[in-house]
Amino acid sequence: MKNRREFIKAGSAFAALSLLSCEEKHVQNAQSKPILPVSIATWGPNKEAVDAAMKEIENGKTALDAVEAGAKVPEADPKDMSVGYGGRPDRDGKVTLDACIMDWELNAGSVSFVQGIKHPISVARKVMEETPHVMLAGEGAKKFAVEQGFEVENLLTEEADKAYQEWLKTAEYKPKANIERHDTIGIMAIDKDKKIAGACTTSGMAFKLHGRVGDSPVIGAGMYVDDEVGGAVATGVGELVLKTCGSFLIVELMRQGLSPQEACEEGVKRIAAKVKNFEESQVGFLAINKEGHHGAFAILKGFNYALNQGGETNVYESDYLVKS
Ligand code: SD4
Repeated sequence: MKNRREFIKAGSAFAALSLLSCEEKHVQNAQSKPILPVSIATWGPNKEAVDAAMKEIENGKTALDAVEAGAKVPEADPKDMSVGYGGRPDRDGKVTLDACIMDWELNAGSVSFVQGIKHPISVARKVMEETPHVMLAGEGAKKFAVEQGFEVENLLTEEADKAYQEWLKTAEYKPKANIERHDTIGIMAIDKDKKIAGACTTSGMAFKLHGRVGDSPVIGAGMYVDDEVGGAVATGVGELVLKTCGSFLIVELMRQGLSPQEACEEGVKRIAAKVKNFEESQVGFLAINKEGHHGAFAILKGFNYALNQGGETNVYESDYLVKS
């Protein structure tokens, strides 16, 4: 691997190249077609989630209903060990969840570091709709959820506890790219009225410090939508996304005229230019614009995404920056 300075130099060459070979890059992702309605989510296993979102849209529901329904799929799935029920715990053995949701009118809601609630995305929506606030954290978020009628449940499954007991043998916190099956869901949808909404939900990085909050519940980091432009979501090591306001950056780049693909590439390149040892971590971005064009880009190989466009669902591999 090149040292950082060489890499940044290579990065500017890469920027020039990316303008020239833009057409080619689109081929590596799905062919980006302006088909609406659309639902798109990080990671291939979230195929069922984009289908659940599209089902809502087909039934005449809004993009907001769609992304909530989509996000609830992995939240309820014990096999998805990065989201909701079945998520891997923190270093104290506690499953702590982060989620956020946003609609086409800049309404936003979020919960972070919440425990014992299976559907934090629905609590985030309640924060958005029932309070004057955007974000509730920890015990306060849980108390609010209970007041709103959510049940408190044990979210630590046998399998997640087994993974934790195994981790305790070394108790080393070293997130490895794509190894811990990052299946955090960032999902966006544009409905039949051409309105956009986005959601993001996760149990965060496995074995994180108790109290750690990542990018996923932070509006503008893990997810951002703007009805004039489009939206973006992020997955991977949240610290890198937080430090670069990743999703907001990508939406603003699209506002300035970049395609979703170009904007995702710029988002990753911003991390590469600013964050030391970035190449040791995975971050993947997904973006859509209001026409329904999409783009995806990651630091490392292995990021994929699910797309339901006009009722047809596919999983695609994303292009990535670090090729060596
Ligand atoms: C976090 N971004 O908590 C999340 C983790 C993630 O795929 O996306 N994993 O940092």
